[in-house]
Amino acid sequence: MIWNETFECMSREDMRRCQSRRLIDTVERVYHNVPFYRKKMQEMGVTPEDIHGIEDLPRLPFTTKKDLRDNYPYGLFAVPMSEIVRIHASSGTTGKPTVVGYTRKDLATWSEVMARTMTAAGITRHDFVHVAYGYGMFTGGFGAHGGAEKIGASVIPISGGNTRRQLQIMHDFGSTALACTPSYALHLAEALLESDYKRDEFKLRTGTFGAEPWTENMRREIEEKLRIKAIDIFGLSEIIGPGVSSECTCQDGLHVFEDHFVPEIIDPKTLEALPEGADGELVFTTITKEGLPLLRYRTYDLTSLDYSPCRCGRTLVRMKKCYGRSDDMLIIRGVNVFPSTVESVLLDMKETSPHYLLIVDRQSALDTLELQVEVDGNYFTDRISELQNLTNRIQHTMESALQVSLKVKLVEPKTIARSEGKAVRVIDKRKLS
Ligand code: DLL
Repeated sequence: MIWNETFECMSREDMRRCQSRRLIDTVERVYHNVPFYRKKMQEMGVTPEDIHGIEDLPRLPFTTKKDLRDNYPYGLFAVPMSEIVRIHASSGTTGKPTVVGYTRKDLATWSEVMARTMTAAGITRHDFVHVAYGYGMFTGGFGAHGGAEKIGASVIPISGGNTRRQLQIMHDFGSTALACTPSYALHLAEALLESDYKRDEFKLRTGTFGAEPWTENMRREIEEKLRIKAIDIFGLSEIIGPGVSSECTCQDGLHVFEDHFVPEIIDPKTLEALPEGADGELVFTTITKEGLPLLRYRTYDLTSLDYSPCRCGRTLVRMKKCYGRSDDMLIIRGVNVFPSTVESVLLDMKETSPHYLLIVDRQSALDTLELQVEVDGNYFTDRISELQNLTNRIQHTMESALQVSLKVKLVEPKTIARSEGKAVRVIDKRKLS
């Protein structure tokens, strides 16, 4: 089943024409409504009249998370705040969140692309969609909710956490489709196998999983343990949330909803656009967004694009499963974590030195994060109560800056290995390949 055949099965030529029209309109709007873009374009000597279609994309400026931070919170919004009906946020690079805003039309677009995602995953109005992505500032819960509701499925908005209750509701309410991060799906699978429930008492048959990288091996494990089909869905808050691209049941690449978000692949070092099929960093230009339209937004996600038609009948370009990032962002239990945030918090505390190590691991399918940090030489004490107080204080400050729980371990001055080249700040023990 295809939710919107007109756009999902459009000829490549018509798609280019549609994208070009919408791009010209977007450039016009951001040039006149967002001082940041006007200034950037003026510096590059480009005016809206120079943009005739998507072949002119390389003439436009890039946008990064840092630009959003520098214009925190609403500086890149292209409409008056009275037009904004929803605000979400994701992690920024130094503690301040990245803020995104939606107009009523943007929310309708979001439900539309998530309805396409749900349909591509084989979900229909007869399904019970168990939304275990977090609801709140994170876009996962509300995004999946909007799409499932639009296709007429019965939505169970359980949100994340409380695994025993998840199993109980899934069992008693007859959930047929699960929406959560792949690591949580695996955790639920393991909890189910350890529980008194029997798999046959559940009606679960499919799932839409994303918000973090996961491998084919992990897909196989989820599919075997939960006995469902596991569909990869991709998105980022800045572009809309989930609903930027999604696999269909062929599970052979993620269809990008390119009538709304135009993808490019660039070389992250030279920033040059790369030819079709090349591996590189994914960049998106939004062409229908009103609240926060973005030109050439750098995702830092690494992948490649395939323009050949899919067996499912969709003609939308497909992106490969993301295989990594070109920056140092970590995703811990679905939450984006930047080592630079840890560093800036430590730099604000006089009792610690900015020498630290983040150790990421996975226990019973759930990510764990440990921060080892050196106590400053001048502060070092062997009074256990003082050290315990300091540990608690660091943990509290870190958890509120990172929005993820972690364990803090203080270590003696000069015990964390110094590196001669690039400092090694992160040890990721999770097996992602
Ligand atoms: O994670 C939106 C989302 C929610 C997508 C639910 C899918 C399902 P952010 O919190 O802004 O938004 O994080 C965006 O997460 O740049 C990728 O690095 C990573 N990511 C998201 N989906 C996938 C995926 C949401 N399927 C960042 N595979 C992105 C790999 C993913 N990485």
